[in-house]
Amino acid sequence: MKHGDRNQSPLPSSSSHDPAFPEGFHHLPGYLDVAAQRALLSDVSTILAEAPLFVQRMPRTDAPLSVRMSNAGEFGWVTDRDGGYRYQMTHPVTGKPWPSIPKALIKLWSMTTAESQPPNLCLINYYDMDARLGLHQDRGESSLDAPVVSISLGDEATFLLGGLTRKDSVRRLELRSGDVIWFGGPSRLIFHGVEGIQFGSSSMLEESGIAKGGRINLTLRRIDRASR
Ligand code: MD3
Ligand code: FE
Repeated sequence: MKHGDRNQSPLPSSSSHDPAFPEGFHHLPGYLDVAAQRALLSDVSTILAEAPLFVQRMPRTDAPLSVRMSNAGEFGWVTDRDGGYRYQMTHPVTGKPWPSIPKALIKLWSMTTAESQPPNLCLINYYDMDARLGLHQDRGESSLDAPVVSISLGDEATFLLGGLTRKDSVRRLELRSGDVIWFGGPSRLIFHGVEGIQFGSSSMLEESGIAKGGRINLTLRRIDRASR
């Protein structure tokens, strides 16, 4: 049985925080069962029909990111050569506002973080066979005190968890379909990335009609205003 397909049981609460993790960083393996994953992927499929995945580009160098992205919510995260990293309210290709964040995700956010204010940005990352995300910090200055919640769907990924400086040692963490990561406070500025995925390890994406395989990662955030 492939990873995303396994029958996931509820977790003991002790697994919600590994003492070896940075303060404020929580990994909830198998938080979503297969039915919840399917329902979320159906929502994602609807969003992507309205706001298709697009290629983001690095500021100045114009180098494409291998992870294709889209967004839902009041704001979206975008980057291109001339505009740099920013939050904006419209899709850079279609010019339309982003679709709204699915109710199930708003609920998941409040259940995991107990945060009273709902998320207003959901970044959708799609990893194909070759996609990676280099070690980076998330510097959305306007949201540093709000938590971030991440949901993994589809193929398994090797996540890189570093420290507060680029030189700190990096540990690897396998993220599987249905896993949730959430963190806040001191762990918000930790270097992290995705080394790669185990293409074909889950059948969830193919089943949902989104892609032949690969991985979707959703990150929920709350930001205060557009741009930087
Ligand atoms: C830990 N995405 O979109 S999500 C990103 O799997 C991003 O697609 C990765 O990094 C992905 O910026 C990782 C989990 C995550 C997100 C932000 C973090 C972990 C984090 C910020 C600080 C520490
Ligand atoms: Fe990140």
